[in-house]
Amino acid sequence: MRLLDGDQFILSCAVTGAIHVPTMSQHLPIRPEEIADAAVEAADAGASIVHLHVRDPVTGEPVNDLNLFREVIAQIHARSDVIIQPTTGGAPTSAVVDRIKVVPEFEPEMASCNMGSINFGLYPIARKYDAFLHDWERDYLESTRDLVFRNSFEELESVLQTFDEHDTVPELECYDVGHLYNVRHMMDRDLIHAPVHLQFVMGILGGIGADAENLSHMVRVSEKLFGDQYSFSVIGAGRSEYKRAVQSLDLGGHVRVGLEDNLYIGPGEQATSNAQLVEKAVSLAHSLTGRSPADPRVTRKFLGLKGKEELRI
Ligand code: KMH
Ligand code: ZN
Repeated sequence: MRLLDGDQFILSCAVTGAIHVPTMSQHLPIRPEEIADAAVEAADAGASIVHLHVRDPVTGEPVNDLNLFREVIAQIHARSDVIIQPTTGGAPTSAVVDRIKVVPEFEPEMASCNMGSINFGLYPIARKYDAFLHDWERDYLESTRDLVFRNSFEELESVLQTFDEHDTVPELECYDVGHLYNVRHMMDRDLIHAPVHLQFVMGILGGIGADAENLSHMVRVSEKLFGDQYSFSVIGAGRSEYKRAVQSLDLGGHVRVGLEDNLYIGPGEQATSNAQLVEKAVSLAHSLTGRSPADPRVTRKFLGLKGKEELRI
């Protein structure tokens, strides 16, 4: 495993995502200016990477609109040195041909890259609400009973070539152990270049469960497949976020937090902002492991990123 100097860690913040619907939290950033503000505040709180999705400004529905991405990215780029990481995952209901457009459009330093298909079950959320603010919300959630978040090998070939063409470093989202072998396979075909930065996505219904022994296993398999050619970060969905975050830090890994993945700052208490989630991660990291978050300059060097001036905005 590759380690950051000074035992620092990379703290990422995913500010809005495509999992949670507006009814679930009034604090979920929806409009471009809200998403940009949340990203800059998260950076000011210690995040060196912000992971971005966009939403319809009126209804809050997850979309892949490049103009909305441009509005958000331009505002963050002007106000912060943070590493801007747009999603190529988009809404799990959308096709990869639409999701990948952010890479040629903006040539970001980094973007998420989903390393395999999974069922992506959000439908149990729908049953918890008698009513929703917007008509689309229940249908969106219920539709995931019959959803495969599609990332076939053929699609991955095309996505990875696009990343290469635009000198965008992929953050490799791995939802299960098999996705680690997909990474190895694509490295053997020279479609992914070492060193790799993995994001273990834990606790999504359809992917690996967010249990401690599963994170240990993902690291054990990564050691076997990648040796000293990998680093990893962890997303713990929902209530697992901070348990898996601290375990990741203890194992030499990195952390992602944010309202995309978790709406709660503690049991039964909703987070009021992404920055609040970031601050809790910084505080836990320091008090429990002595590790502190790296700044964007250190993170860029570690991940081999091209610099914010290369962003096409
Ligand atoms: N939504 C998370 C479960 C992506 O956007 O490309 C994983 C994610 C992937 O953030
Ligand atoms: Zn995402």
